[in-house]
Amino acid sequence: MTGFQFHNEHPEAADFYREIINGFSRRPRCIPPKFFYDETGSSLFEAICEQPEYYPTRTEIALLRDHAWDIARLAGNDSFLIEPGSGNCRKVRLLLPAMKPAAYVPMDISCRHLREAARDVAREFPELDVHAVCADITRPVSLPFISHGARRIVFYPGSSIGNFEPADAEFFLARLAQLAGPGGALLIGVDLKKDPALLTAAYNDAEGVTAAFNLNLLERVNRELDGDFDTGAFDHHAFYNNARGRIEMHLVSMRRQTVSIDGQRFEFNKGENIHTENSYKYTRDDFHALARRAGFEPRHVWTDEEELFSLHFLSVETSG
Ligand code: AVJ
Repeated sequence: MTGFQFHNEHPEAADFYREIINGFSRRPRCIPPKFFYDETGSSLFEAICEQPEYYPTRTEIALLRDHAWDIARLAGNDSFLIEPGSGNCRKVRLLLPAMKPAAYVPMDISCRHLREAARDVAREFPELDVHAVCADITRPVSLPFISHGARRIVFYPGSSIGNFEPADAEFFLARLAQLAGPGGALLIGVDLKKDPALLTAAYNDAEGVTAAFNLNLLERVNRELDGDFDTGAFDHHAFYNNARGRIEMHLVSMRRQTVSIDGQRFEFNKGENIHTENSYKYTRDDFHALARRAGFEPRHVWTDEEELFSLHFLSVETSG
């Protein structure tokens, strides 16, 4: 193992209690999707990615595998490959042999998982320098170990951009443009609009893994915030909202019930929903328009034959 370095920016942990109480004071009630990913939720998410109905992960992996050398040709060698929200660092492994970056820079808010995942990459690619940065990727971050003028490629796979409201997605993309800097680029995975039946199936797998993933939010409230949700009395509901171009996930109260969270009581009517996630879908042109507004110039798009998923290579617009 050559260079493995860990940089801790000491990101502030999200305040689960405060965000639940805030979200429950609105109508419809909501829970931000970032809270899906505790230990249990992260394993459930990995299981979702293996479901036959959930096409995004395997389609994106096939695109990365099939086009790694084309991607590397656009990205160039010896750049700094930055991955905000790197998670288990699984997909980047498909790029590293072709891209041969000067260094890989995984960034994540979960320091413990980041350290393990990044160290594994460093072990697997002994020639590679790895600088892991524990930070909140929605905040500006300085990366002083990147030499001035070095080319930066930002890698943001998984269509996580779909969780943002379009206006927020533009803001976040502008932040990624800032992270890539002049002369830099972004490689991003974006789920495509398609037959609503395929979309709906992807979020309603037959094994019920997505339902368990959704309901885990309530179990998490029970475990961590002394809640008493009867998780059997809430239903997973996921559907495609055509007008807004997004999958919506909700938890629906199957009866009138009262839930207490750390001693505070919340009434739920029969049929009342808690909104837990939006997952926006984009056509190639929708996404190009959004990326241009954020300061990018589209360079290339790869899609699978059925046009289920897209992988965009965009360079930072340097005019002006
Ligand atoms: C991680 C946000 C891309 O929207 O498809 C999967 C999360 N939710 N199944 C998605 C998710 C339910 C996933 N993203």
